[in-house]
Amino acid sequence: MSTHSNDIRLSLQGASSEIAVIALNRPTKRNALNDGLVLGIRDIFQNLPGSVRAAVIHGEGEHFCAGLDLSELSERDAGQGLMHSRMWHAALDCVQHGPVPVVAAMHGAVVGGGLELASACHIRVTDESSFFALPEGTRGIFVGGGGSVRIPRLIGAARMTDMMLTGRVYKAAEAERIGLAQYLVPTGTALDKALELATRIASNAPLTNYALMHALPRIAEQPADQGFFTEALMAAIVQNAPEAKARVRDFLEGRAAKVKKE
Ligand code: 1HE
Repeated sequence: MSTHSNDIRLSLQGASSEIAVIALNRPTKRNALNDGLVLGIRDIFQNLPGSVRAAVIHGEGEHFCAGLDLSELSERDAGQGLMHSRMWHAALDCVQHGPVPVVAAMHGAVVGGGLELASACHIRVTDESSFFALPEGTRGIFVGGGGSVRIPRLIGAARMTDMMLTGRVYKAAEAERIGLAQYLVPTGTALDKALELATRIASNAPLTNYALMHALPRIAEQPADQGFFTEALMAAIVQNAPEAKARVRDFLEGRAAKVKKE
């Protein structure tokens, strides 16, 4: 697939090419996100092949992502800065509200716009080498890739404010404890874990996955009464799919796996 950048790579895995693996591939610059890369992310998520049921995003080299490419910053005036931030919003919206769930596999630096990218994903896996920071505060800038909307929903506004005011860096274990990641795995295994999770996600009914990605965050923003109503609509639509009926029948007739304690 052609994108705006050679610094991002899409490959397909799985027996039916059901897993999209997206690699940030600019390791010499620590996968810093220049405009081409941001547009490349948008292009890939807007044009995922129809076979894809789940996606994984990771970074080549020693780090997940060093955030915004700071070398492009000085050339923008206020109006261009506004448009630039809106471009990030549009690209990361394609990640969050695309067709399939996305798992971020993180290692090394997950900073600034890198954390904003990870926050747009649906599941975050970190290995023990990761460190998380929002250096925007100390660089005299502000988040612009949706971080002020998404990150407080993960860790609370107080923690994000602290990260930005003081430059606080969270190590991987702390990051998992406060909610920046849902899985903590040994160094070097984040991609394997993310692929394992993506494989599991890909085996769900696609409509259920879509409902989870698109309805859950919206219901969280609705007053309770509207949330209950949206939930009922979503439940009715999803359970009406032939695939849902077949899966329930499989369980009732002893063909489907039980929930296990492990
Ligand atoms: C970069 C960038 C970058 C590295 N933009 N070029 N983000 C930051 O403030 C983080 C800035 N980066 C760092 O703190 C460090 O580079 C890392 C901790 C991520 C990695 O350290 P290290 O020792 O492995 O690498 P390095 O030697 O610092 O960097 C290697 C090269 O990548 C070097 O270039 P070179 O030509 O001298 O080899 C660095 O200049 C370059 N590089 N990070 C440009 N970010 C939508 S708004 C979002 C706002 C933000 O994201 S602000 C936070 C930006």
